[in-house]
Amino acid sequence: MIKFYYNPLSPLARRVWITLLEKRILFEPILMHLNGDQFNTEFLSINPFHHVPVIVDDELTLIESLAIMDYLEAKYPETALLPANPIKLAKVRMIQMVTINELSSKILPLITEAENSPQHLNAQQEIIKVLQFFSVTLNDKLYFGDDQFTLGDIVAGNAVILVMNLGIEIHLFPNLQDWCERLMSRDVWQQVKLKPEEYKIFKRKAKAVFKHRQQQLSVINP
Ligand SMILES: N[C@@H](CCC(=O)N[C@@H](CS)C(=O)NCC(=O)O)C(=O)O
Repeated sequence: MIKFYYNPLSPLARRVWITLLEKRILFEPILMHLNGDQFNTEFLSINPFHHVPVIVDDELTLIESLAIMDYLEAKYPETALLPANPIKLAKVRMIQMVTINELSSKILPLITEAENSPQHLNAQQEIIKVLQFFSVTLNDKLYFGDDQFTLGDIVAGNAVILVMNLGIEIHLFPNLQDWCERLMSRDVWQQVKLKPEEYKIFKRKAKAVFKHRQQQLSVINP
């Protein structure tokens, strides 16, 4: 059975978690407390970059959330989460990459920077720009694969729901708001939904990781 190393608060592990559940793949969850577990020798031999998610499927060890999702999609095609049509497939990939390159990197300042600081306000503006792009791309469709729920919806949905819970308003984009509600009404998304107190823990942990990184940088560049 597939071993899945994860933490339920990790946005990147959540993508894979949702994919496993949506595709009804049997797996053994291995909970990693990201306060040091990830640096133990056994885990470092699996992922030298000390990140979750990781899956181990017999001889195969895979890191990187998108690579894992592609593997699961190819190995378990029964519940298809990628469109076969080239245009639709490209759109789904585009949404995944825009989430990673334009949205994910703007999330940390929402947590680490003071609310009225230029860094926080700038991150908010950049995120609104991405939401606007998502809204236009989604148009009047149910999902980013038109009427098909896809890996693009998992990657983008997970990030959009996170920024909403970090104070970003999406009511300016009614079609995106409906899409979020559609995602949240799915059984799997209800199953993995975070409670308000878990968002608080997530913020605390993200701040601690940020501080730790800053300290490491100040040792390298005093
Ligand atoms: N590019 C990787 C990044 C994974 C990643 O950064 N995971 C974070 C949690 S969201 C982690 O494990 N952090 C712990 C650490 O870096 O020590 C992916 O998409 O899987």
